[in-house]
Amino acid sequence: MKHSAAFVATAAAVLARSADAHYIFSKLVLNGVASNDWQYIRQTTRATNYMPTKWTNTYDNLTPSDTDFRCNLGSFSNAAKTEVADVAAGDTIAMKLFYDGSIAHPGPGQVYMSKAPTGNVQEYEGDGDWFKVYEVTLCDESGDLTTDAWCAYGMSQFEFQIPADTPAGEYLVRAEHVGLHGAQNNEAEFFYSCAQIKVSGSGSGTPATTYQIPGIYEDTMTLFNGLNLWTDSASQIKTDIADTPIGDAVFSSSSSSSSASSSSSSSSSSTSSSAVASSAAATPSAGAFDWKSFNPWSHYKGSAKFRGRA
Ligand SMILES: [Cu+2]
Repeated sequence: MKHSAAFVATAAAVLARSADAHYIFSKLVLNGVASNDWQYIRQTTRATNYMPTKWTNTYDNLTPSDTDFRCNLGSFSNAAKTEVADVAAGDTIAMKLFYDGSIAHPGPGQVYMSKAPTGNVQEYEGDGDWFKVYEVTLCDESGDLTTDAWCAYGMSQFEFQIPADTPAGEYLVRAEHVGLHGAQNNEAEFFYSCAQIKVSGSGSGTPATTYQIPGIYEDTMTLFNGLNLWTDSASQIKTDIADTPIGDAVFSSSSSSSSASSSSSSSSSSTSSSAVASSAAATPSAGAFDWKSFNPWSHYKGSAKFRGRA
């Protein structure tokens, strides 16, 4: 009995730490001002909304292979009551975490967009094409690969530009962070949700690469299932990233179909330079890091016992 009581106490402590270390995007930041939670972002119906989606040891039986991997569990049922934000193509906006939390897991962050085919995003399930507009991966390859080697580590929001070439219309905007600390056990953790926006302007670009969700990620990809942050090198991790859509260039004004029509060699070099530029611009500065809300006792770090655990 004593052993079992001790186990329960330990499990409770681990759960408390898990909750502290987890996060979900709930606010849209327009002109530097954060909205209310779930004002423009579809709220998930899961009780513990900050818990990750995984392929194994799941919460609510949701995996990245399910249709609700688009905008999180049950969120389409809240689409009609979620507002649509007016944004001009070329504007910089952000998606911010619930409770002013910050990202306490190592891994990449990205933002995808998908145009509502009927012109009404409140009735769009996200079953069309998605394209990527933001990507941050490794910012400091000589840093700690289990923490701050990753650009997104410590961020409280993803700030990104709606590409100037984006055609006018209503869109879903899906921000996502992936914690890779459990990838050695097929337990990569996905944190994501979708904002609803209406883009104005005269953009006429066409993204070169589009994706379907689900389908964009598979658990046969080493990045999510097999990679080990404690033993793999930065170059191995970069190879694993390149083997997924996370390694693809983002759609931006300089990588649109119009500029890509010049020559394939110049378009590929401009694409890679813009990808590098966006990574560098997104590197968190020391001043931007919120040490007050930073929780050093995230569940996977601080004790070898928690390594690789969800
Ligand atoms: Cu976690």
